[in-house]
Amino acid sequence: MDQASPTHLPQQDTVAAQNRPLEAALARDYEHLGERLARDGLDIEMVARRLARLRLALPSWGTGTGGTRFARFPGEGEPASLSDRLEDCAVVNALTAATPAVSPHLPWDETEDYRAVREQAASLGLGFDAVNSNTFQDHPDHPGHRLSYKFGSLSHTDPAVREQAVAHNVACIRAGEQLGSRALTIWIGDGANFPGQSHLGRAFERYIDSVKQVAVALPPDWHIYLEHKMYEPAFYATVIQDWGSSLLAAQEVGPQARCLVDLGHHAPNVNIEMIVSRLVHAKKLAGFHFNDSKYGDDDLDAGAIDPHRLFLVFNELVDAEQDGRFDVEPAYMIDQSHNVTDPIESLIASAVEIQRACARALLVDRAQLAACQEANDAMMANQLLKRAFNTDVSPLLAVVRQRKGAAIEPLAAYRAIGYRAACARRRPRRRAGGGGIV
Ligand code: PSV
Ligand code: MN
Repeated sequence: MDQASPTHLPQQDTVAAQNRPLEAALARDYEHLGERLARDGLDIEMVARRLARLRLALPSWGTGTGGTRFARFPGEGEPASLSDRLEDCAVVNALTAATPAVSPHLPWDETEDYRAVREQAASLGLGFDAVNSNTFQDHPDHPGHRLSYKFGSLSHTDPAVREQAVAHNVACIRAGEQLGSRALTIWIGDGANFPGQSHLGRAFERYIDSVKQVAVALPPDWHIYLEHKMYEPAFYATVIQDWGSSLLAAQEVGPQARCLVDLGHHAPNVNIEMIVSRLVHAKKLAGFHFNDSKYGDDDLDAGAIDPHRLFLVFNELVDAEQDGRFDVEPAYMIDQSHNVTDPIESLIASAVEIQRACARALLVDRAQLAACQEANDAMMANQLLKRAFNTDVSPLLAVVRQRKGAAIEPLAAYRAIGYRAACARRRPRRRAGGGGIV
């Protein structure tokens, strides 16, 4: 952590003290894993170096307790401001050394002085990833959002609403420029609840036209990430409901537009790793919103339900990277709603699970896999993936953290430090209430 960090944040000597009793056992476990990987022709140090480069962005909105449309049950010491949210993100990064960026959401994170926010973030060791725009709800007290988004935003039938939504997205780009961000993520809730309610073709064309107007405002080194989602809040038809719509739109908008894959935004059983492979092929993969789900857009912690699916996604990513098929490196962000856990704990656990999936994917013997695929040896091809997935890479993850001055056991360290209790003393208690972000 930077010297300027507030004293209630975990300091390096505190983390080092937490690590000390665990170091000897970790060294033995790491050596043992290294021997096991060497037998498979893998150099553990090379894997560790690649893993150390994995950089995840935290959702500013994920630091508070989320909610469903039924209720929200806030915890103690919740962040009350952007400054608090940045501090919480800094705690996750101090303990995991994997999350040095924050993805802000406007106008939720709107502020008068973005330069000051950028400075505070930098003093906490954080930068900014994609800025998210929000035209999926009304902001009645905001002068930039006088018109309602009840019937849509970028695809609205009324040109005045579309204009307002475009202006908001441009304002997000301008804010992002000051924060040092290089991308705008657009997710809209536009769609229809009834057959016949909206002209499916014209709504899509209006959306593309609006995004083209936003794209005009992009600095040359920026991207727009178009995020699709199958349903919710629209339950019959959503304008950008799938990767096909997203890809068509990105292709029409132009080279700066790409497709963002939120793992929770597909029909159950959809083969997401296949979507990843297709977007890589089209050179249109923007990146990810990581989370996990069982039924829909559940926004549960990454890897909590189906770590194997997360591994298969990373299997495609590692394959594409090793094959030199990325023209632009994908952006890795977390997008979750923490309803029953301490959000910081969920973010820590998720960051570790994403790293775990990446580490396992790095262990796949790609030459042997290619040979099995060429020979149509389905059984051995699958066994190769299983061998990587079944490897306990925990010591590898812990050593990567330890070498960066982070925690060997980040969740245990977080609890021992008592950060949340300190927040509860400093921050006002939030009222419980109905409906939150879903
Ligand atoms: C929509 O469900 C979404 O995944 C989008 O990324 C939003 O910006 C985010 O969740 C927060 O509501
Ligand atoms: Mn998302």
